Amino acid sequence: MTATQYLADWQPYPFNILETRLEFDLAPKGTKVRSEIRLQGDKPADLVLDGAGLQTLSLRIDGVEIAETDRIFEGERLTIPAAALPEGSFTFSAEVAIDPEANTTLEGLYLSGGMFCTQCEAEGFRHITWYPDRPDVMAPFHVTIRSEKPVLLSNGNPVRREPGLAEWHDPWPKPSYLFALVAGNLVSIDDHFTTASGAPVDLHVWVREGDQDRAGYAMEALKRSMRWDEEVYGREYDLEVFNLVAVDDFNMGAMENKGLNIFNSKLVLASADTATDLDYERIEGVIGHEYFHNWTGDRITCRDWFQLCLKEGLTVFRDQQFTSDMRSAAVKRIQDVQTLRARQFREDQGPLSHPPRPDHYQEINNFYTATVYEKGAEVIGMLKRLIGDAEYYKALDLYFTRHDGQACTIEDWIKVFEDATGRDLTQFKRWYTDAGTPELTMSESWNDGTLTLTFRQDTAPTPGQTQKPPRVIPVALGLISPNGDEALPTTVLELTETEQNFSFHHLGARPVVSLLRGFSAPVVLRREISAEAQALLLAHDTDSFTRWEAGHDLALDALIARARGEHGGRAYIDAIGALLEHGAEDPAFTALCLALPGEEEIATALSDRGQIPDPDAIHRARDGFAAEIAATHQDALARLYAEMAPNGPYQPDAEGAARRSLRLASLVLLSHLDEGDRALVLFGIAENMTERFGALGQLVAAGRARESLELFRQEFAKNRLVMDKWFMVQTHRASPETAVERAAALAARDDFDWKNPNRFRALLGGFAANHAGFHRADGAGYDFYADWLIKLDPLNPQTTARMCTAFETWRSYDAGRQEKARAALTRIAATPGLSRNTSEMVTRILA
Ligand code: 0A1
Ligand code: ZN
Repeated sequence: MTATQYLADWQPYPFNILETRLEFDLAPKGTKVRSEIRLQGDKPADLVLDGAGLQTLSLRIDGVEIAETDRIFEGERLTIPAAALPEGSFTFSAEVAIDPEANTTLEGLYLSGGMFCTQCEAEGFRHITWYPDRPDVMAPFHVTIRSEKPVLLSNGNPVRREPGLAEWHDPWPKPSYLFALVAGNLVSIDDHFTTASGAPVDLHVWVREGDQDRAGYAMEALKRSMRWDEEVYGREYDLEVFNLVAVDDFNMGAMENKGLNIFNSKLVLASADTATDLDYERIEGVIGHEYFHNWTGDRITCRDWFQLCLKEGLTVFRDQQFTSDMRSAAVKRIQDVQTLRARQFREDQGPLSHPPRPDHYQEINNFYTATVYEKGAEVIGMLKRLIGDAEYYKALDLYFTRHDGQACTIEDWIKVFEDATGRDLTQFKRWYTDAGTPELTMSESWNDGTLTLTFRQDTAPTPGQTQKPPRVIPVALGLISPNGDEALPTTVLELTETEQNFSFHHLGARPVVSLLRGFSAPVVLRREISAEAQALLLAHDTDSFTRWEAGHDLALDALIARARGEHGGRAYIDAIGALLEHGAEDPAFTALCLALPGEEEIATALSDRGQIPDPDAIHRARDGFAAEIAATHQDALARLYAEMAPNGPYQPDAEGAARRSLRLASLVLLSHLDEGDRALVLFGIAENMTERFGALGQLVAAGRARESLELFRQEFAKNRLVMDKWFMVQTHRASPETAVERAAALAARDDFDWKNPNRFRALLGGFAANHAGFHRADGAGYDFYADWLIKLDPLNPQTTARMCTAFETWRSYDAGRQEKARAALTRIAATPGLSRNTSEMVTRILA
């Protein structure tokens, strides 16, 4: 077991790197990497370098081979004692051999479908050569690639191209994790961009031959991102060329390597008949995300990996703003809150809870989490809300000028805001250092035209943190009068104490509080509110988030009651009836209100209320409620379903997507009545993947998909990304009783290429999202899932470790299920040779 790394142990690297020169002779089995690093130190220090799995052929200082006695190898570390180094500046050079073909981990240099590519974040560069593989060591890179592959790419600008050779120079100092190389048989679609200052940039999106016609949307999204960052943040692109490459084998979504972004192909390739609206939206968002990293990540990077949220939280926040501007801000906010609750709240309430800036870890790859990313973004949203837009952009300008070219910390970031605004942000910083989701309880008292609100904040202890002092919480609220008028427009209260009162005077009639507008802080709300008050908010609130939330809470209350065997739901059914009458006026919003909370969310809500969730009862309750809603509103739903039929050729824009989302939301409910009749028709006539795949999901859930699945498979057998959907929909939507068997049968197929992370995630991730199927009472779901994690771990520890999170809620279930989950986790933990990644995850989950 590797030692834990601590934030408190960080020490500056004792050398500057003036330049890094790399030469690659690419070959699938024996790639040679020659490196030359020019270093400069102020005072004598040992030279410490990182390296893993390298065959070291030569190590020199200023051209002279280093004596055996001066090479101290220790784990993944090489130390050359200060006494063996010249004073001032010197050149360290190395020659190593590596084996990309045998590299199944997808970090370092590896092969994907015959193409060489790299993934160096977080600590992949050490698998390429000896180097100070830490983010605070930055250098300009000069890269030479020798290979017969027709396309040879690296970071920066091209400086030389001849047959079999390419040379690249990246003038912007960068850490090793942003290095990238691609060599393959690729084709590009090409375009141009002129920056606001008039600098021309060549744009290329590189894909496999045959995929060009699905790369156009990615290119357009890239251009929109570039323009947006200029207009909103004043940030221009800074190289002559921007390359974006799609690869099939990738552990994550995409990677922001300087000037050479590498993407999981599912986040690049799209056409109307192969990609859904959600795919398009994700492509646009992730292209934006990686592009925005050019300033928030690349030009200004992190001092150490504990500061990961400095670049990720900020870049997620920026991509969320971008999507809001490109599409609907109201819809985007609701979706982001849904994701935050489903992923980050879940993480924060379980054994893996950690602060956005952790202070220790064993394996950094296990900290690319919802807390670092999504909560990191929420924290910035709160900061912006507290100081206002103008001050926010002023602070960002200061951040870019003050820290350009540096590797920074959260302290640097906070200091920028303190200096720009004159505020003391000491208490605000707790959002970065303290784990856990605060619970915010609000109670009301009404007295003769004065409404007094009492707020209380409590945060439960999290692993390793027992004390939870109060935080600054911006609470945006408004007041809605009984007649539906707004008695108080959005006002932001600043909570700083454990308990605080606020009064509102001179009110005519007792209003309903529209609380936490825009979800102004990532907290769990506790308040007493009647169904009538919720219905009033759903009908009249001026803030679309709280308006949606009111309907959502009505539905959740109904589902909780029903899962406990009680009656409930009239209030939601009635309120929805009123909404449906004008449903077509705001189709995306109506669709969001029609989507019932998921089974996992119902389970969490039950645990929150001190009850043990029963996955089967939850599944039945949700089905039954959907059927009742559909029966009551059959006509309105059928009308909307018809009205939202395509009214022109498919366009992947927000308006078209909104119509389709309402059409499918209506279909989902109606399918509980017609047993999939409409879905079957739609599957046959749909001309876009959104409707087609939406229909297929309903057919699988209704147990009527056999023929449709076969048609779908025949049509798309050669399209990997669409086949991923085919695997996913079957494990995700299968009935709970048959899900394990269905998943096992799919996993036995020849086309279940389990070494490909997208395919693995499609089948196993789809299965884990089948709440009642995964949590089957006899433990068969846990066993099946654990078997596959054990099988994948030796090949791909990163993906295995991430997928362990399916078990993070195991303690919320009954004793029988807990025992079975524990047994499965213990079996994983006991696997001989288990990776550091997976071992850390299962240990934390079991703790
Ligand atoms: N920085 C990337 C995420 C990323 C992290 C690790 C990776 O490989 C292990 C790959 C990508 C982003 O935020 O998009
Ligand atoms: Zn990122």
